[in-house]
Amino acid sequence: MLLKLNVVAAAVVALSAGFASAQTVVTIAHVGPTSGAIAHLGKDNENGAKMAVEELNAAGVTIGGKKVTLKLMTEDDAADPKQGTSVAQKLVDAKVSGVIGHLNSGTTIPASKLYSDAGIPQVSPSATNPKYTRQGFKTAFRLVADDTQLGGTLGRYAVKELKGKSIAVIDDRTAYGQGVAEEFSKAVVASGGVVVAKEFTTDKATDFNSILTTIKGKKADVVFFGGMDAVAGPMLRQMKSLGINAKFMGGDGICSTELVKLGGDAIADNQVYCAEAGGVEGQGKAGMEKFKTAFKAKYNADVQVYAPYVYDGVKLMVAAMVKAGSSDPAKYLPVMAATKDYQGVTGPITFDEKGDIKNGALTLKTVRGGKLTELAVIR
Ligand code: ABU
Repeated sequence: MLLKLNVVAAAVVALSAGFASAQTVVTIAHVGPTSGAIAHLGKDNENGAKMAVEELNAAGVTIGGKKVTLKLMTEDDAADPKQGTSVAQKLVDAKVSGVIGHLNSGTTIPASKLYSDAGIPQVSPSATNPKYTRQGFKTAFRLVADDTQLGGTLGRYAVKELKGKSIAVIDDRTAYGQGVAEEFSKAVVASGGVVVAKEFTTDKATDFNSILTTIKGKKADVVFFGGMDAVAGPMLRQMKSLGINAKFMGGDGICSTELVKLGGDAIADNQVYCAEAGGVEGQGKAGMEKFKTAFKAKYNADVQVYAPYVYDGVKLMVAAMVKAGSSDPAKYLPVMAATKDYQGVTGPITFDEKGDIKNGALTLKTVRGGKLTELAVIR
């Protein structure tokens, strides 16, 4: 009889693996591309997650009256949609309590179906394609503005502020690149601008001579690129060697410290404009600077773009578990969905009914003196 009871108790613990109600280790996962062309962005995000978990464990976390240890499970999706769903399945099978990721829209969207089916909350710190939170999944949350806001703001800026008359648009055919380029083009036209060329590349391309020569022939004065910094850097270098002096614009995917390195002396002052899909104002700036200084001291690396959003994602998720008194997704998910005015390093966070951040900001930046320089925070 006693033996039977022990077996039942062990089974309950095993079935509840990862939940604070059954054991003291709570596993949260981070997923991003830590290999491939944008590994620098994936590692930046992963370090944001590590920093949050280490700080929380050092401070001590109690969930439902039990002291717990947070464990971070890290996975590499290589920015590849197939690998993204494969690692998502691995996380579902591991019964993690929550997922922070993925970084790319092209991985975040297909993976979100698996997390939704398993009832596991997912917080993307950076995927900006609107579709992610428009699938009706209660488990999907986003900490940044989306491509409608990004592309729309940049499109208006190209026409109204940069006075672009002949605007060329290139995208890398990914869920992000294509989406942000479409929103940009719509806003250009709505603002009275003209799109003179629409060209396409891939997220792995290195040779842009053919499309840039076409764009040169159309005398474009602004070139918008929907894609990531790893492609934008070499593209800027090839623009320079072809004698194209047009302004160069892109969304958050190019708005990284790495772009400045990759573009090097091919980037003239005030030539490149981009927007991070978030931003802090007023007193929030001191908190963000403090985060960036601590991050640099810990990892000997500058924040690329989204490490602070990942850091907030982990802390916000754990705060919801503490408030719910449980790391069981079914119990803390509704608490997390009701997050209101959570004070993160990235600013106040409140989710709307879709899981999007309410009143999200954008930070418009340019490159000056070899540095990304903030121009304005726009809501
Ligand atoms: N938002 C830019 C990078 C991530 C994405 O694919 O959406």
